[in-house]
Amino acid sequence: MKFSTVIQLSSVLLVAPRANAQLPGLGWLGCPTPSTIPNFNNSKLPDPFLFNDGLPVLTKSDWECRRAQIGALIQGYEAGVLPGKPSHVTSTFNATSGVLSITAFNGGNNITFAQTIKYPTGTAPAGGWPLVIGYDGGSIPVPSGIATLSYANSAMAVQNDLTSRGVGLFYDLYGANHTASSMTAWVWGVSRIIDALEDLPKANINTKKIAVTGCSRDGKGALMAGAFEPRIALTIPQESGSGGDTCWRLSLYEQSSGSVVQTATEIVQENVWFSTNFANYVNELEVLPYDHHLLLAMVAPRGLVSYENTDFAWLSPLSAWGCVSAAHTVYEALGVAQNHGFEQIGGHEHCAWPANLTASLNSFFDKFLLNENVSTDDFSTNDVFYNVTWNAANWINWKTPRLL
Ligand code: MCU
Repeated sequence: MKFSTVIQLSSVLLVAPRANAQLPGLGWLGCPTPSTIPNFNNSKLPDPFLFNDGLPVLTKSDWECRRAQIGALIQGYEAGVLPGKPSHVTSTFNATSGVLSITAFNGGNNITFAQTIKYPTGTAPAGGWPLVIGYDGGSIPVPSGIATLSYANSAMAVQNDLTSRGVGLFYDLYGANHTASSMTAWVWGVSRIIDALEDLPKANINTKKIAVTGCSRDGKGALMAGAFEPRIALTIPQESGSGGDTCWRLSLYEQSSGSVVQTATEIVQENVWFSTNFANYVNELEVLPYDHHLLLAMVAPRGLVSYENTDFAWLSPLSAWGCVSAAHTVYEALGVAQNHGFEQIGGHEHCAWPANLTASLNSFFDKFLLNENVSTDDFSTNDVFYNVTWNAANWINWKTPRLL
């Protein structure tokens, strides 16, 4: 069979061809997505452009396979299993109140969750209104012309402290012992909201123009949603700190250099944002075949802009800068560097939006939700790293390819 036929077959099967498909006989391996890689050991940030087996990622369709591998690994080590769409779900939309109600069934269990969509005034654009889904409401200014939905993620999976493990609607449906972390349960809920919006044209939302945002713990969650739900066009984590747009390895380095930052070891004792399994790895980060630069990279090539706050060492500003810089190489490799933005400044309270970043934020809304052809060349930090030194070459030891 000719190579071109293999590619066509792969496409039909929705399995991305891998780089090694070009070697005789190996194309039939498809895209294996194990949840762990035994004996992995790397104290630096793992190379985004190597498959699990060490072969190089050469093309954009290779990246789709690599992305699938990363998603499986993140679930395997720290997120738990993200279930797909249940076979039985119903949804309704009330055009007068804007209430979108979803009922999902699993075995003998069912849950109902409802959220209200607030619409702009005036006539919707062709295809429906763009929408921002705000975790626990979100805390960024949303421009006019965009609908908003406040997502009660903390009811989907409770996040008070360690006693919240297995508590919330998601666990009422799937059982309190389900491996999904709270953040993974929240992603599931976002996906069901988008399913419902796709099924209900009278809700008049353009499901190709959806952004997701949240701050702090909810910023970590918003990033997870953008990473795992490819229908999200724009992901806006705000001050997500450790466990969000920062890398575990870099936060540990930052702490060992004398800064008071949140590390993986601390976070698993604080709350249920990660799976119980993750506690097995937090003291040997080098065995993780990923770090959060790859979680960020899962959003590529879609829009992603994260904002951090250098006034709080706990958020680990060096780790954020290093991690987003490493993720940026994937956007560069895909030829869409401008789709990935980052800004990190101080001078405001945690989760209080600084007005001097509104122009940056609006440019991303304009480009990804409002169909405007604007520049989103926005990637910088104010360099307040609490006397810890960032040396990219110490952590990023790959060359960025140009994926074909
Ligand atoms: C930055 O997000 C968290 C942080 O990880 C926690 O350690 C801290 O307790 O709470 C932050 C938060 O969610 O603040 C609202």
